[in-house]
Amino acid sequence: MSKRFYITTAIDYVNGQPHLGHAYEKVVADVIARSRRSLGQEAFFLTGLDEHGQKVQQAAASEGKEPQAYCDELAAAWKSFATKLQLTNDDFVRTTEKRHREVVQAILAKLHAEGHFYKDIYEGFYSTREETFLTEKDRRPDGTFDPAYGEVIKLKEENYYFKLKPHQQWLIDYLEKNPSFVAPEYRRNEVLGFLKHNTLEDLCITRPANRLNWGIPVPFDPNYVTYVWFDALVNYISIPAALGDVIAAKSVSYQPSTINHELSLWPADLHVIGKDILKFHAVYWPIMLKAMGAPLPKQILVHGWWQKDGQKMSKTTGNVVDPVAIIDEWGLDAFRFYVLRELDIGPDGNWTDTGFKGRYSSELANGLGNLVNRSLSMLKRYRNGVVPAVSNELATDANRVIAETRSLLEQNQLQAALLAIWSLITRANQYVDHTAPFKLAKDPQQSTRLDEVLYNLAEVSRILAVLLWPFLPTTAGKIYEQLGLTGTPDQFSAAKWGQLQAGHTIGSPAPLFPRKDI
Ligand code: ME8
Repeated sequence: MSKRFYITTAIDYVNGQPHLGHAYEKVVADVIARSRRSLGQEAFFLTGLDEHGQKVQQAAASEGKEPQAYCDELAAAWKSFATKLQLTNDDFVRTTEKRHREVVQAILAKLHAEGHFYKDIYEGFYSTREETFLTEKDRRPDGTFDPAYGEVIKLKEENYYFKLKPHQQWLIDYLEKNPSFVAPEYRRNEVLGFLKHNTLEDLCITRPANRLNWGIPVPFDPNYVTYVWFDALVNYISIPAALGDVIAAKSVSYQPSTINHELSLWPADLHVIGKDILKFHAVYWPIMLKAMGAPLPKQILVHGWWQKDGQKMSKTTGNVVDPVAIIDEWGLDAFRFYVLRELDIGPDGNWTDTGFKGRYSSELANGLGNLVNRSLSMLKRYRNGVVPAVSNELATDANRVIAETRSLLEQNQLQAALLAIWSLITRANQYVDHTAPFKLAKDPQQSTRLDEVLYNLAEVSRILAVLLWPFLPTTAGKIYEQLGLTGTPDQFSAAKWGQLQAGHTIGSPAPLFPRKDI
């Protein structure tokens, strides 16, 4: 059975509001998953929710609800958010599910039995908001803790710890030998710098159940629940294991109800995450996997953070971008296009309403929309919608862009792929201006020339639908429909010049991106 391309996103905190950052990450992963499928690879895309922890317990209590009922309500809203973004995820994990819990417990039991944990007393500072222990190193120069930590209390507590130090040199060597393990490269260097200049503190993996009970019970000690990160990171392997993936199940010492030999997922090919959770994914997670004896994921792809108008997004200042409101007003594809075109995977980005509207009108309405609309409208008007004989005038340009897009998609270079695709749109719009089919149509002597021009424009439109499908699935589908083609443009192999048949009758042209007063 051949290995599937297995891609994951971070799992979002269930009690947060779905915002631009969450939407961006999920769309990035969705485009990569769709690209792989388009390129002929089987892909499995996992996203989901992180539902345990003190904050969830407290929020549920403040609403007078049981934590599970509280999570169930919020999970329904998050699932509809995924649908709104037209994510093609194959599964949706919730960390409160039995299938996940059982795997976390199996891993804990195995690592405990093999001597990876020890019990110790901690005395010091604790941030309730971040559910994390703080040390002197976390103090700012004026002696205070960052307000992001919320209330910081003094705490004395006995917990279980996971030994990280014995793995530090191994991880450094691994990162040195596998330069693509963390991308972009500057994020890998950040992790290496951290590992080379600090001694890893062992990781506290439990919380006493009398202080926090909204967590997965530790199988070898009923007085404890699992700390959220040890629980959350495991989602990437718990779902493959629960679905019967052989390597995942073996790695976590878990017996799924059935072994599914058709489903070859682990190791994951790509974990898509934001920069703030790099250390958890590039330090703790590989060490957890190594301790389990599991193969490591192939790559951790780290994206930057969005700001709005150059400022951190914050509900308190009202400085937020609500993806749902944008999608309701402008359409999903306009949203997907803006975030992918504006921000390469890596650096931080800045949302501005002016920038969004600018790209909508110049690149979508006047660029893509205008090209397809005028091409198909002229074919309808001058040739009754019947495709003329094949002509190859734009074939070289199209073939160059097809090859470039393929290679960029294989490297997850989404912004660069959009730039390549738009170079074909610009080329074809210039071609309309230069060949002036509306003038050719007035001269019966130019009938053959008009046929050539109309063929090239219709065929470019068809190829654009195929290239754009991973990014703008609705728009790509509309182009196909307007071309009178059945099926979905979801196979990259259809991006081959000359497949549009002479004599085929197209459907009805309609604007793809209605112009708005902006
Ligand atoms: O961290 N711009 O959940 P989360 C871009 N549950 N990305 C952003 C962002 C922004 N402004 N704000 C957040 C968690 N993100 C954990 C993850 S994974 C085993 C557990 C990204 O809801 C953030 O970087 O706070 C992360 O990748 C994702 O949204 C979920 O963040």
